[in-house]
Amino acid sequence: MLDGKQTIFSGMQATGNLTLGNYLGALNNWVSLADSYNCFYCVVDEHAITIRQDPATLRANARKVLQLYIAAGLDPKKCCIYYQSHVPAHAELSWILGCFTYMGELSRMTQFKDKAAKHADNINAGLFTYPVLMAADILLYQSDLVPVGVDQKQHLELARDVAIRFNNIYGDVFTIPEGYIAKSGAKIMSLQEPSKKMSKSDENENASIYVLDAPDAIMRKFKRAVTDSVGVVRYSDEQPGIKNLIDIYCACTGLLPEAVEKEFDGKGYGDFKSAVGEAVVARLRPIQERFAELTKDKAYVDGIIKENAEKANYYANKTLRKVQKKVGFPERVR
Ligand code: ATP
Ligand code: LTN
Repeated sequence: MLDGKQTIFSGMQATGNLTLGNYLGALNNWVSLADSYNCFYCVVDEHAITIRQDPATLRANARKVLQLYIAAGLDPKKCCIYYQSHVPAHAELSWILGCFTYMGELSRMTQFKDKAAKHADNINAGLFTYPVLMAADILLYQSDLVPVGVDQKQHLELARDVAIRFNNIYGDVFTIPEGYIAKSGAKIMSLQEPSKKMSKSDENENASIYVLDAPDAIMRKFKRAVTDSVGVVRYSDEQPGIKNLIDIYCACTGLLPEAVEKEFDGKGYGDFKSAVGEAVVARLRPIQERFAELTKDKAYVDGIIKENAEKANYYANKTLRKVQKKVGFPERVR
């Protein structure tokens, strides 16, 4: 509890350009929660290097993600928006928590299994211990609530288990975090393979809508989206492509699936796809405009980065010192 408010932590990897999935499944919820909580929204660049990254691209993507947090509506004077690598306590706590996490637990993580299969030439230890660093991110700020997409639920459970285990040994050190998975937009699927989630590291450009895509690219990608031969706009598991488009339309307009089915009753997929494209373009336009302004104002963004890194370090170090003392590290000599 900070200033009478509960604390939120969440983060995104700077592994590419943010997608509509990242926006509707995560960022948009962060914005809705921001006024009621103390928020730490991190760009997790340390997590990103579990997959090999080109340094210049990683740096550029990290900056873009940070600017998109602001452009999407997070006020950097109220929310702490910062880079994970600017707060050394994340990596330090991660080491300590790694000594309280079992190999068996990490082996069960489906993200590890998926990413190991996808990057068979680089199954590094960081990819395996990824959830430990994520637990450190969350626990450092004594977070009460962690808004994530449904794909991160298993990691969050692990963070809770590790925190409970640590508290059982050493007393009340960590707040036990709760996950927050919003219903709308929780899992946006690929436009090309609707059984797979839309992901910023997908190699097929047509599979994902990027938050910074130009309107014509957005319209084109929706036109090419994979559907089915049923020919009816219906919210059904048997029509995963159409279901995904309805989810996107609902998340952008606030409508419910039944209303969408009614609106497009008797109409073809072409009309429906255009309507979804237009709703997405309208939703992203103000974000893209604000992003362009921020790109021009380097000094302002640099100031935000500096100020917020100091704030994050302050809170993170408070928890880290407490943990170091608990596990028996020697007192610092001043
Ligand atoms: P990568 O492709 O590198 O694995 P990603 O696109 O899956 O990245 P993350 O950085 O892992 O994105 O996720 C950032 C946040 O966005 C998380 O809270 C995650 O749950 C959410 N998210 C990611 N993809 C989707 C999606 N398709 N639908 C809903 N939420 C999503
Ligand atoms: N693993 C998350 C990103 C992430 C995160 C976190 C989310 C890293 N640390 C802490 C919430 C809280 C992902 O891949 N989406």
